[in-house]
Amino acid sequence: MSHLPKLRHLAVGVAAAALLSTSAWAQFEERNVRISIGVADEHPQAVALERFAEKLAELTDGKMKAKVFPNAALGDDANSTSALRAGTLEMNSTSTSPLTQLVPELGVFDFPFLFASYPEADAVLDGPVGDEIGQKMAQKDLVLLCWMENGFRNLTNSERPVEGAQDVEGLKVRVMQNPVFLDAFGQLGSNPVAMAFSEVYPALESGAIDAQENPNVTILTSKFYEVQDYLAQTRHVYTPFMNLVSKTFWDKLSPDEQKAMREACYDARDFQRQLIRQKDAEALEQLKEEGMEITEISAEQREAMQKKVQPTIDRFSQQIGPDFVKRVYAEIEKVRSQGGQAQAQ
Ligand code: KDG
Repeated sequence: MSHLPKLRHLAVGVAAAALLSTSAWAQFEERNVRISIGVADEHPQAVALERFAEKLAELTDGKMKAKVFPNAALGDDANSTSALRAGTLEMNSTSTSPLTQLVPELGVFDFPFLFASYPEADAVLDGPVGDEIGQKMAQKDLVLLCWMENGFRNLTNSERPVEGAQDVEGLKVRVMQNPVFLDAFGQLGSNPVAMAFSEVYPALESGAIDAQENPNVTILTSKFYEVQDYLAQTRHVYTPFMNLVSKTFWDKLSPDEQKAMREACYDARDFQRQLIRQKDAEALEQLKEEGMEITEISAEQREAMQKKVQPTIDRFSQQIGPDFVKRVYAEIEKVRSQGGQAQAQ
């Protein structure tokens, strides 16, 4: 009796199974992806990158294994980015501010009061401006996999409550290694000191500096409340995180592996933005419970601060490129004209 019909059924079955299982067609190899971040492992950035690792493994039949290294264990933002460019590290998640020497356009995100709401930030980062930044990172052998959120930054200090620019005068404030921050905090009459994130806690503890500025969640998860007494909700800058991949590593990946990394990053980004926004308000309450004296900045005081730092924005708009800066503000205006600013910051 001919076995042909049975064999034909078997062949059809195998082909169907293969077609059904996309991973059977996808090319995945055993790969390890080390991810360097500067914040603590309780921070939403770390939590979201753990989700990235789980999703990536799921999408690649467990072949691509990502591991998060928090607390700058593999280097701070600037050093870990240099390692990506040298091909000695696969991925990091870094603030934009320490990288403006590499890509000056990133400096626009350090303009005080650039963004007034989350919808504005999302529209700029996930739109044509974000894509343009990605192209500029590519010219530096870096792949911008996706954005995440560091958040709206607030000022802490150990000297006095801050209710306006006048209270910032004379404070020795740590800022990220970034010329716009140095210039802006100089305009406010403080003594800004540029420093890597991993050095901030010991510098506050020793009294080498009086103040620092970060989002509420970072202030909480890095335990700055242990060495700072006052927290002013200035929300003076919104800092993005960039999830960067070494081009050396990226070019080794198959199209399917690259697609899996992108998909896992977009999933983690959406999760992280939601989580960190929820945690921002919760962190403020927890910081109060930890004994920090909280001050809000009135609209008038905020306006006065904006006037004081406008020369910084004017100077760096020229340096960065006025046309690029105009495009960023135009994207923000689109959101504002649709009422985006009205949403909770
Ligand atoms: O992982 C990011 C941190 O290294 C750092 O960028 C956080 O906002 C930050 C800062 O103040 O340096």
